Amino acid sequence: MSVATLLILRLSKDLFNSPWSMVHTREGCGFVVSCKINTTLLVVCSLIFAFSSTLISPTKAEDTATITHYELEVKQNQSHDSSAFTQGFLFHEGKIYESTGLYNHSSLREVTLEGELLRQVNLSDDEFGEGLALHNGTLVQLTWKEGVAYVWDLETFTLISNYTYQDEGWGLCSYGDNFIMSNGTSDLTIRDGDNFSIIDTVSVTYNGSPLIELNELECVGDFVYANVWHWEWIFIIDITSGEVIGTIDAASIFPEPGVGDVLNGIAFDSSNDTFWLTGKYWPNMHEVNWRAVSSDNGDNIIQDGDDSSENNSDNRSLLTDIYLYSIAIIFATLTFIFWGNGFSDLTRSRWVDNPRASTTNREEEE
Ligand SMILES: [Ca+2]
Repeated sequence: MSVATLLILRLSKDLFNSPWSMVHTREGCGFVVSCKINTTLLVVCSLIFAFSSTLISPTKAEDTATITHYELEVKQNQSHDSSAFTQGFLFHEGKIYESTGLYNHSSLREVTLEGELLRQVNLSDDEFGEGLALHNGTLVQLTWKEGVAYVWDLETFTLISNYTYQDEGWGLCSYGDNFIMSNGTSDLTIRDGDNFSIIDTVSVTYNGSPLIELNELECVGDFVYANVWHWEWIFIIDITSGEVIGTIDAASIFPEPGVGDVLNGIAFDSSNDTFWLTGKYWPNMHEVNWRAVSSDNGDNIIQDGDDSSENNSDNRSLLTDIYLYSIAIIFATLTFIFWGNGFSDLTRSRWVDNPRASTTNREEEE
């Protein structure tokens, strides 16, 4: 409740507690003065109320980040092993590196852009492969509940070392010298590139609400592209704020229903500025770009390349202001006429406020 609203309620209470029956008599001088003051303050408060309302409106839109919505532009489609339960996916020097999951089936793979398998190492049957990141000439592969991340040599595919962690492992990407990791919640942890310890935790929000079940990740600058479990969109997260600033609708590349229902592979090719996408059991992987189609800013929808929508938004804001000012003026006028007893009260109260000395003396003598 605004300060102006509280003032109006307080003044209304004063008015209702006033001796209304005395308003038409010259004996009610004190009330007439009070009524003039209250009426004036009500007019002022009404205008303050209108001003505060117009100031509050734009603030709502600034509370959350503007979210841009993108749609896919497919560059090419290539085959993908439809038996691969894809959990981690990255691009490096013309090759795809992939981590697959499920107990008894988890592996690390090197694949050509045409989908040909070049190399593969398998995890133990009791380990469930998850996210994959390239880091200082190594491939770091998470496991789901085993609490261990394996460090593989990129050139030889031999195991070099491992990290341990106290959490579920879902997605992983390299963020400068460090890592960003998901664990199935809305939190992303930034982990030290040397010992995998947690440096920071970023809570991810979409339109102000936690975005849970963040899964496969891809780091590009200060942005993290993330799959969300069972969602056809990719979310673009500003890692400095945790806010989703974009969504990419990938529904158009999903396979037939019942075959590979989960999108779970995002790999960025920096040389071509494109992304490769696939999913669990998907028969294809796709090189794509995306283009903006719309943008949310509070309740406003701005179509890409359509300036008229922005003008419409400005016009709507102006109409809202005019509407609020009109309501305030009508309210103030009605208050003044019915509660302040019309314009004559001002004249009368002025007389009451400044009685002539002779009148005062006569009343005192009587
Ligand atoms: Ca990735």
